[in-house]
Amino acid sequence: MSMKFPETFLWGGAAAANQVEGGFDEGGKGLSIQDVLPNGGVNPPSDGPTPGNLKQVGVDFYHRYAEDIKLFAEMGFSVFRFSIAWSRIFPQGDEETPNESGLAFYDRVIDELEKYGIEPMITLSHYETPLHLAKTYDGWASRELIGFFERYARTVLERYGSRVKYWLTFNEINSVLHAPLMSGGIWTPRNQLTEQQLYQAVHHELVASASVKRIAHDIAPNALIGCMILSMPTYPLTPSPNDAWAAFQTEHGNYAFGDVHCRGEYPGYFLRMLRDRGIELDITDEDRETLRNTVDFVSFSYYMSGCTAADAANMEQAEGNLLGGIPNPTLPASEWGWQIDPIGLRIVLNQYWERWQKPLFIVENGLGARDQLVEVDGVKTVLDDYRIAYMNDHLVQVREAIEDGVEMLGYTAWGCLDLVSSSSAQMAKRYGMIYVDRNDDGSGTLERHRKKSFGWYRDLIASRGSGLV
Ligand code: BGP
Repeated sequence: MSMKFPETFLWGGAAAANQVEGGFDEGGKGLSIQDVLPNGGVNPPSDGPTPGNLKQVGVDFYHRYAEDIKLFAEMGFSVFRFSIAWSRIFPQGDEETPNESGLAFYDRVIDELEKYGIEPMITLSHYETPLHLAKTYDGWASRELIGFFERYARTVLERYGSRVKYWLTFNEINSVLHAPLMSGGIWTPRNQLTEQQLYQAVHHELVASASVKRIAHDIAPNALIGCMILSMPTYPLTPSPNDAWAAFQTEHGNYAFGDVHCRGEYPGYFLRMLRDRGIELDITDEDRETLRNTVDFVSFSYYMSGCTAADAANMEQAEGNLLGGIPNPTLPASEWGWQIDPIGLRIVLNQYWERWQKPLFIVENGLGARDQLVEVDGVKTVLDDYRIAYMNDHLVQVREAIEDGVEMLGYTAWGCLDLVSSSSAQMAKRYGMIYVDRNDDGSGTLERHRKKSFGWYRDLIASRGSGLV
C-alpha cells in the first residue's frame, strides 16, 4: 500500500506577478525591469517598454484571478504561492507612501484565496525590481536598496501579515550571480560588472532578507519567513577526485546562501573564496547583527541537476535553469534541454535537511513543454502524460525523502496555470495544469482549459499522494 503524505503537508501551485498578472500599467503600477526584458531574463534589456512584450498582458491574472483561484480550489489546493509586484506597491521603489490601489489588488486576491481555505504564500521579490531602482541606483549593487526594500516589506507585512503565514524574501536568491539584472535589478551590463560589485549586491540582498525576518517578528509574529534557493545538485562527471572537488565547490556556491540564512553568518569556505578572488566586502557591524535573524524555513526550486569537472570551462554546457552544467550522459532532457532527474530531488531534500535542520518547502517544480490543445468529447484539453510522469516521478522521491526523515511543509507545482516563461519570455514553454489560450505572437482568447494533469493532480491531492506510482 502506498504511503499517504502527512495531513499537514500543503499542496498547491506557484506563480510570479510578472509572469501571470499583466496589467503592467494599470492601477498606478510603475514599470519593473521585466518591462525592458522582452526576450527573457538572460538577454540584454531594451531601451524601454516594447509592444511585443508578452508580460505586459501575461495571462491576465490581474483581471481573472477569481476565475483562476476557483480552478485552483477545484484541484484541491491548500496553498497558492504568488509574488507581489513591488512596483504595484511602490511604483518607483523609492517613494515614502505606497500606492493604495496596488495594495487593494492583493487584498482581493487574498480574499478570494480565503474563500476556499487556500493558504497564501507571498514572495516579496520575484525578478521584478522597480525599473527606476535599477536605472537610478543600479539595483541591489546599491546599499540604498536595503532601506527601500525594508519599507516595502513593512508595508505589506502590516497590511497582510495577520492573514498570510508563509513569506519568501527573494526568489532564487543565488541566481543574482548568473542573471544580475533580472535577479538583482543591476543595470550595469554583465560584462562590465566586477565580482566585487556582484558579491556586494549579494551581501545587500542577504542583509535585506534577514531584516525582513526582524521586521516580521515585530509586526506579524505569526508569519513564517523563508529563504528561496535555486537548487541544482551538481555531480562530478567522473570519479576523479579533482572532478569531485569541482562538484563540491559548485555545490558550495549555492549552499552559501542557505548557510547565511540558516546560520546567521558567512561560512568559512565563502570567506576564503572572497579572499582568493581579492574581493573585500563592505560589511558593517550592524549588518552582522542583522544577519543573525535566521529564517523559519527553507524553500527552493528544483527542476534539474547538472554535472561538472575540473576543466569544465573547456567543456560543452547544457541548457538549464539559469545555470546548466555539463550534460549528464545518464539523464534525459526536456524539450528545452533541462536534464530531468527525480532522484536529484531526494538528494537535495536530504542534504538540506541534514545541513540546516529547518523545515523544507518545494516551491517550484515542473516540466516546461510544448502542449497540443485537442478536443476530447467536445471538451478542449491537453493530453499531457509527459507532465504527469514528471510530477509523479518527482513526488515519489519527495515521499521517499519524507520516509528518510526529512521534515517538509509542502509542494507548489510551478506554473499551475500556463504563464510567460522567465528565461525565454515564451508562452510556448508551458508548465501549467491549466492551459491558457495565448501564443508567442500575443494572439489567443486567454480562455482557460483543464489539461489531463489537472484531473491527475486533483485526484492525487485528494488521496494525499497515495495515487503515486
Ligand atoms: C525559475 C523561476 C521562475 C520560472 C522557472 C521556470 O528560475 O523562479 O520564475 O519561470 O524558473 O523557468 P522558465 O520560465 O525559464 O522555464
